[in-house]
Amino acid sequence: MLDTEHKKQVKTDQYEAPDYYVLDELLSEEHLLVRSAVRDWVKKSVTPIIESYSEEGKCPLHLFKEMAELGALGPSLPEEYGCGGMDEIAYGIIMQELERGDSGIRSMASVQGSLVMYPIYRFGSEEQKKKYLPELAKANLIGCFGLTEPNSGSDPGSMITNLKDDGDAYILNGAKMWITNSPVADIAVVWAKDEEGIIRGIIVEKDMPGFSAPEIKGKWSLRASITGELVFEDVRVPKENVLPKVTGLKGPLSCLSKARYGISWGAIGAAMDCYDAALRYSKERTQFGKPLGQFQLTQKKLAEMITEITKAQLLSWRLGTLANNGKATPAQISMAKRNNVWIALQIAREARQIHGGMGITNEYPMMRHLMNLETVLTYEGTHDIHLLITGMDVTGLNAFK
Ligand code: TGC
Ligand code: FAD
Repeated sequence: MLDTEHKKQVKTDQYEAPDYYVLDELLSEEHLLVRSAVRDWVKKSVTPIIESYSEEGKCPLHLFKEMAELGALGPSLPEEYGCGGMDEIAYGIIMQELERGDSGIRSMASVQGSLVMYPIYRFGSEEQKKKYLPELAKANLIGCFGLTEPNSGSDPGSMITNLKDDGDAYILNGAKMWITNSPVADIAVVWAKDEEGIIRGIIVEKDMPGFSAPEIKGKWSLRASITGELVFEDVRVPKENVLPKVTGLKGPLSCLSKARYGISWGAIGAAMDCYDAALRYSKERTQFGKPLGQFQLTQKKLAEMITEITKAQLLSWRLGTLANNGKATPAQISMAKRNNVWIALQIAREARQIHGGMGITNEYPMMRHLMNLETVLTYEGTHDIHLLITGMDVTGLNAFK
């Protein structure tokens, strides 16, 4: 993945992205090389096309294959299954760089890697791992993750999608809603209740009769990502497609922990892109005979942005070191996801303000990030749900029961 060209570049690149506390010193050479490779790819393959894809509400599906070549699909899963074999910080850095491009592009990779490949790796049989993981890593197969239902969002335990025993197969009925990549997916990792009410994960393939995945249109957010439903009408799924090593809500929630961690890094990428744009513009644009950046109110905005980015970077880096040692708790992950998405949203808004009227156009990235981040604030657990997870962790009292 990292050729000598990139190795040379990492020494000479003058990164635009802020690194106020010299956090690069905490990163290994591999981390820096990975970052350089993904950053260059985003500049070459995402930035030039993203505004028009977003405007048209189209997903740049050709990028799946390119991300696979970069090693961005399942980067921290083992090499023996065709995955990257990297550590959790490298995975986070990849998400950061993808989301500097666009939250929708990061979504394509996080769903494939953390919500489809990870559950198959962690809870699947050896046959399932060998069958699916190498193909998903190469983007020969696209996957999606079905947890949310029309009447079951923040409270996934209330799902009604169900499995009925039918000899060597289960009959699957129900519907999932708001599913990233579903209309283009070859397989769906679906969470459903069996006849005893126990939640199980099952791999549904797109050609199975009774299964459809219509697209959800009309989104003002994450427009370059494709979202849909999953509809199951008496779908006969062989029992060998059940993920054998997990039952209960902790199955899907463990996958969410993996993805939420990645989002904590991803949001920093979106914030960096907005900050970079605002800093540049504040030096170029003159009003009252001075660059905007010379006004105290502009400096306040920029100073607060870089402070929040730096705090978010420290949070995710530390979380990554804990995750590398298997010590990151779900509640710690919730704190980082919630904080970093929130600050990214505030930074996008302030950066938009610094650009004045120009800030609402597609000449600059802030409005697109701002709209995207409204989704990121909501999916993978809403802002308030993560607050309640932290509240529960510190008080020992459960607001959900
Ligand atoms: P609760 O009783 O607390 O927990 C049930 C079981 O799960 C365990 N657990 C976790 N395990 C691993 N990781 C986590 N993060 C976990 N959180 C909880 C827990 O220990 C328990 O285990 P056990 O052994 O005792 O059974 O469950 P609850 O029903 O009270 O719900 C708690 C709540 C509200 C925090 C949870 O359900 C929640 O997180 N809700 C938010 C739902 C959500 O995040 N949905 C996301 C859907 S996927 C998505 O948005 C993908 S977008 C991707 C993209 O495009 O990038
Ligand atoms: P609700 O749960 O109805 O919440 C509505 C509001 O009520 C929120 O503000 C919430 O914080 C608040 N609320 C709920 N419960 C409480 C409480 N106990 N206390 C205080 N406030 C509360 N899901 C998947 O399974 N797979 C995917 O790939 C996927 N991709 C998505 C892509 C997009 C573009 C979007 C928008 C969503 C996606 N989702 C996906 C679904 C996402 O995870 C849910 O939208 C999210 O979990 C919130 O559920 P909900 O929309 O039903 O909102």
